[in-house]
Amino acid sequence: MNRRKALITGINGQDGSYLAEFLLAKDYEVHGIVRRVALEDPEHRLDRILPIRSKLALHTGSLESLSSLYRIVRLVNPDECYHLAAQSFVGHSFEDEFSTLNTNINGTHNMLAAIRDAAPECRFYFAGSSEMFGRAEEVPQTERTRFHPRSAYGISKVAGFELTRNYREGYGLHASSGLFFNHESPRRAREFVTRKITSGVAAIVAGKQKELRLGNLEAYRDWGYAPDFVEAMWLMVNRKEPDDFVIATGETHSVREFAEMAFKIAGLNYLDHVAMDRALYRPAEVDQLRGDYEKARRQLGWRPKTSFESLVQLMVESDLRAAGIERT
Ligand code: GDR
Repeated sequence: MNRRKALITGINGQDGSYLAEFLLAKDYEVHGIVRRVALEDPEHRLDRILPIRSKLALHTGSLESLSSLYRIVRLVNPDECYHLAAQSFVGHSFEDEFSTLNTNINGTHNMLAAIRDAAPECRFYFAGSSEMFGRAEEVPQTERTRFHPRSAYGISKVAGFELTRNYREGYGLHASSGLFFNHESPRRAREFVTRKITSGVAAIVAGKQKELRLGNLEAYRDWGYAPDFVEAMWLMVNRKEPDDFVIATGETHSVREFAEMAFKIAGLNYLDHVAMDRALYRPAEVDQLRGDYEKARRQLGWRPKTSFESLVQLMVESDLRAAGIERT
């Protein structure tokens, strides 16, 4: 039997790299779209997929160019497409609203249009976000909670979500969106708060840094473990009917709690090291997110496997190891 073919955008991101490993383990032929510059600098720009690179087929293209995406989709003729690529740092979307909106909205639109024209039987996954709920009017948030995004990033994800739904309803594409709440791992980029904290803890233990500057400590997030979450993408795509699902842990914790626990795991008191920096506050904040994953549990058989405590622990330990600190 022919191997199933999956095409991933954002394959070198946190989620893309875990998803590629997950699909390879299921014997998929895994293809990824990367920028040309990535092939010129693989040590940095393909760092998360270097260990599996020989098992992947990488294609150069740009989300901004429909013709490049069309060419790749026609060539690969994938059974499944996971569209994960985006400008994904909410903080940056305040500094550059225009490029966030352009990349994220047009990138999704171009991908959908390429699939529709070149491989209409291909199943499509869109990486939606809890940032679409923004200033949520109810807790916990479900698939029925009204969107109230608070950043250009959140707005771009609402637009991508609506485009995906419209391609499903208008053109009959098997297109689904995951409403993913925050999901972290040792592969998280250091600009996101969880990894900023755990890598900061390691730098402080290693004596390279004394202080960790953070913004709003009172923001609450529903933090899960990325490898648990990528499985939900696959379950959605392999469901008979396309649909949208909240993927979350159902628990919420503040940035302060995350920091307190991360420092404690390393034997430190966060109050001795964390400094609040007003400059790191966002112009519009999302105060509290907590997702209700009941629909995913019932219809996909999905549930999170990793607790908040285990997540913080595994991230701190990974950063301590990377800093050369062996613990007993
Ligand atoms: P978020 O992730 O915006 O939730 O989006 P991030 O880790 O950047 O922020 C979480 C919360 O922490 C507060 N915060 C800080 N954030 C950063 N980055 N740096 C700091 O120093 C800091 N101090 C406090 C923020 O204000 C915020 O409230 C993530 C991204 O992965 C999105 O792409 C994804 O869609 C959503 O999660 C679900």
